[in-house]
Amino acid sequence: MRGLPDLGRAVVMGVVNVTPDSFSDGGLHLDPDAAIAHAFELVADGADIIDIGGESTRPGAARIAADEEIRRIEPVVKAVSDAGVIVSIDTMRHETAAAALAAGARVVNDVSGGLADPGLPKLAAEAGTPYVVMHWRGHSADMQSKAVYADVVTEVRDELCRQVDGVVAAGVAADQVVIDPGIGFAKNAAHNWELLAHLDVFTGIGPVLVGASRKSFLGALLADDDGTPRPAAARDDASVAVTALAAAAGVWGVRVHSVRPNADAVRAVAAWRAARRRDGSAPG
Ligand code: PMM
Repeated sequence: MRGLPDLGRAVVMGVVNVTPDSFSDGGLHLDPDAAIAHAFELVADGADIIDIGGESTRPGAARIAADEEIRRIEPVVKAVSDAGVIVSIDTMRHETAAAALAAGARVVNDVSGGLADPGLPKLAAEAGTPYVVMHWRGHSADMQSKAVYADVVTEVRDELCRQVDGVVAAGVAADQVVIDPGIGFAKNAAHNWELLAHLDVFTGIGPVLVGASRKSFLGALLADDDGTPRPAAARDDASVAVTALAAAAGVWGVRVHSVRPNADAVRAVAAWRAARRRDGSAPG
């Protein structure tokens, strides 16, 4: 991928949501100084890329105006980029991505995978940045009603390939595309596990990013006996387990909230994969 270092292991993307309402860290980093300080903590913990977003995409979330989104992310993108850190901008809007790229962001992370705003792939094509294309069936307000599949892996693969075709037709270089199965986006817990169990289907297509960290399927997995879901901040150990499984499946990167343990996990998996390659016991 042009513009990104080749690390010989899965890339760790640390999440900074400059929002009042994200499920995992909403409200914690709405103040720009708090968001910037948090980003530098994640870098010190081993993040390779900082993913900055100003609009929550949690199930049921309403959209915010572009100028509000830009107001939230711009100072954070600028301060973190100015320090030499690779920043990705998590947005579905070309206006916001343009402001972020002008402020120094070097990667576009579009959870709609080119479907929400046709101007966004065009902008990424002109800028030549890597472009994360996530599987998407519609905006957050009603996306869970679209979590209906006969064969989730095949349908997500085919729909994602069509999304990639769309962004490539808009001018994005095929070798700058990262695909993402979109864990939790128009998917229930069983769908998410099915996708995670078949990551090879996606790694066979191109570089893959997985964002499973702290998502509600982990809260459901770890629920109390009375069915109360485990709260988001207490899902990190399970998130690290998913990171290790994804890294072992050969993904390009993981998008996580708690960076240190996930950064350790991808390093452990890289050493394990290298040993398997050396002794010829299995393909890397
Ligand atoms: N998930 C969220 C936001 N952005 N981007 C990508 N590429 N993949 C994801 O799975 C993804 C994303 C929602 O999680 P958050 O509220 O913790 O940011």
